[in-house]
Amino acid sequence: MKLMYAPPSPFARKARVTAIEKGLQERVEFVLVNPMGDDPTLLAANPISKIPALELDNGSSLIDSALICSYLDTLADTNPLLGSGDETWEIQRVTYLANAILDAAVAARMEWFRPEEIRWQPWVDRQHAAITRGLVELEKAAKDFGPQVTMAQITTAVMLEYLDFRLPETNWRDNHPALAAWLPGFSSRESMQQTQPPTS
Ligand SMILES: N[C@@H](CCC(=O)N[C@@H](CS)C(=O)NCC(=O)O)C(=O)O
Repeated sequence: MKLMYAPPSPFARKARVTAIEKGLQERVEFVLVNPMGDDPTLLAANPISKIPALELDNGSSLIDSALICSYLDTLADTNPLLGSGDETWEIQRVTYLANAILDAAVAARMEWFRPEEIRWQPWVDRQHAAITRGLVELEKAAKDFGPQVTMAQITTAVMLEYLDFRLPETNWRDNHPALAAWLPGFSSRESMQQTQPPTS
């Protein structure tokens, strides 16, 4: 299998962390692509030219990080990242909440690629308001994070480190002590260390 990624992408990072947490490094080849460059390798796997994309051994491909992570989770019995039985829904609820915050963060960030005169500040403000409200809800969930690694934890950690990387002005630690206390331990995991975004 080939997992297409670029180092700054938080969505691709979710998939990379998941592959490592599941112990799939022997089965998954990480392939560096440029999603903004009409990269033929990526386009063959994902006509929408977004990462991550996962080319399967049978030649077909999966797109979208949520689907790719769910698929990777099925490939090894160890560490079921989506839990089992009823706990699945709480894990998925928090996973999708953290991912929705990430969507808002990336949307806010994308405005900075526009020439300054056509940036839409009310749109950026709307994304920041969504991030603020989402973090309040996520802070409650973080109080229940236990030792079991879950997709909710992976998504939360990748999202928070994306805020640090691209939107440090959110200063999210100031108002979210449970998340702030939890992140360093999770970030020290091998999967997170190996997938750090670039520093610039
Ligand atoms: N919902 C998608 C979002 C993926 C996404 O937007 N990836 C960005 C990089 S962070 C990308 O490939 N952008 C290229 C583009 O929009 O053309 C997922 O979860 O995989």
